Amino acid sequence: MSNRQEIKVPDIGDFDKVPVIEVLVSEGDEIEKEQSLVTLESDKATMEVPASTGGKLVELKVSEGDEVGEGDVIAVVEVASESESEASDDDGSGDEEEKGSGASSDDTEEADGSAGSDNGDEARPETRNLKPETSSDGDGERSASKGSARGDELPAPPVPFDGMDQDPSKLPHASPAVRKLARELGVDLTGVSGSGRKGRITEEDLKGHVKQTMESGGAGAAGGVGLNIAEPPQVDFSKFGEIVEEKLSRIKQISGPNLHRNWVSIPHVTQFDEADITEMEAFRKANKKAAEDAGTKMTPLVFLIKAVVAALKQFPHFNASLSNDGKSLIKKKYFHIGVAVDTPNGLVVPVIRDADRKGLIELAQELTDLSTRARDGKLKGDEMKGGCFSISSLGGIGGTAFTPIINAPELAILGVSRSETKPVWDGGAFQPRLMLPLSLSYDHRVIDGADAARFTRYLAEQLEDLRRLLL
Ligand code: CAO
Repeated sequence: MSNRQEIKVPDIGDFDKVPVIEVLVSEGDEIEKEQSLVTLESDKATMEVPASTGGKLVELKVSEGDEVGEGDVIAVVEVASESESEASDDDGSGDEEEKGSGASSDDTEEADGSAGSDNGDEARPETRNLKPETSSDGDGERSASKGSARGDELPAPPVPFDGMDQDPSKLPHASPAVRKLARELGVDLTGVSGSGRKGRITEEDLKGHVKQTMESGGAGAAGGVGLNIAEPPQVDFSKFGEIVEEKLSRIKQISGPNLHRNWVSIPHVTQFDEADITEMEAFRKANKKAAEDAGTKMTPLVFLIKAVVAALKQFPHFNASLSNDGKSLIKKKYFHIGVAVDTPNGLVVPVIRDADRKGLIELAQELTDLSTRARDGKLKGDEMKGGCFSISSLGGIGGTAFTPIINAPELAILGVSRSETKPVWDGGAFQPRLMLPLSLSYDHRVIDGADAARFTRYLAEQLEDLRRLLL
């Protein structure tokens, strides 16, 4: 038995219609679930639309240059058997579910929903030829699917339109064709000067930039030094024993390059501190029932969100981003806090908006809602955008400290590890105190070490005496 399924354009954010700039498949192709079908581009960014089901592509409804909007049919796929069709419906990526899953709406973003957000369209994720992970009877493949079995059943969380949150006035002007060429050449258009009308970057500008870069030794910018990193070793691991190859999840394929970029392009330093949360824990436990009555659970994380907001108010240059030219600081008057959530498909960072205006119970409810939907792949692209500062809490799992990677274009991220009762000297005797390890990674281009130490200490003081949070 075979049946036909339509693959439609998912949620594309604020845009009514966007052009198709690339068609990546042809009629008659056998396509895999999650394989990219077309690339869409707004004047701000690009995204690839993946297939919500695998099968034979019997009808391609769009071609390059067509304008499409949410819900428009891209292709019709003949699904080989009923069981496959059911599987595809079950995973929530059918037509109805597509709005909140698959490639809807970087970067992290801005694919900033997935770790290591992305504001530049040149860092567009490559999601082509993605194969769904499968399990089989073979021993090797069984072991490959270990730990990811649940992820296979869930729809992938949305992948936002890269760069959607960028200030449009700061984005380089270029036609879709020039943007496409820039992507193929791996050129960041923000570094190219445009000679066209109103500074528009022409194909000649782009080629001139590449030529100049090559002549200056591939340094990227005149006078720069480049990273000049050696190629990773190409190893045939099967020579040493049995292996199984497993595709990375779509979130990991997207967040990986962004994390890598953030790691190599931002000078990270991590400041460690500890907060004495003995009193805070007593308060939290005393109010456990109030939270339960409100249908939620109050973990230490909600107190951390409050304390972070207080620290951002006290140190406003932490609640900021560098301008594109790196010469000024864009300070934010809002307090949107990203929270890293571990999902079966990888890390995503939903954002709690206006955390300064919310109480502990409300924050707890929102955190539970966002993390549940993140794990079910039901977050909307917009819910992973606009963060000012992120918190990555591994406290529920364990560990004493770690060095989180900054979620660009934010300037700092707080890592939280597991609290532990320790003997603390009070000047006369050792007292058992519950200590919470804090790890603040910050962008040293903007934040000095002394400020980072002050910020982390201030944060700890808020947690140590909750009355301060009321001020
Ligand atoms: N110390 C001790 N216990 C802690 C703790 C801490 N710092 N933080 C949480 N806990 C406890 C909670 O109180 C809860 O205990 P009970 O079940 O007894 O109430 C338990 O640990 C589990 O908490 P949780 O993880 O379910 O809830 P949370 O609010 O702390 O975190 C969320 C929510 C979504 C952030 C978390 O589940 C998660 O996904 N964390 C992973 C983030 C991650 O992967 N970061 C790495 C990114 S790489 O930079």
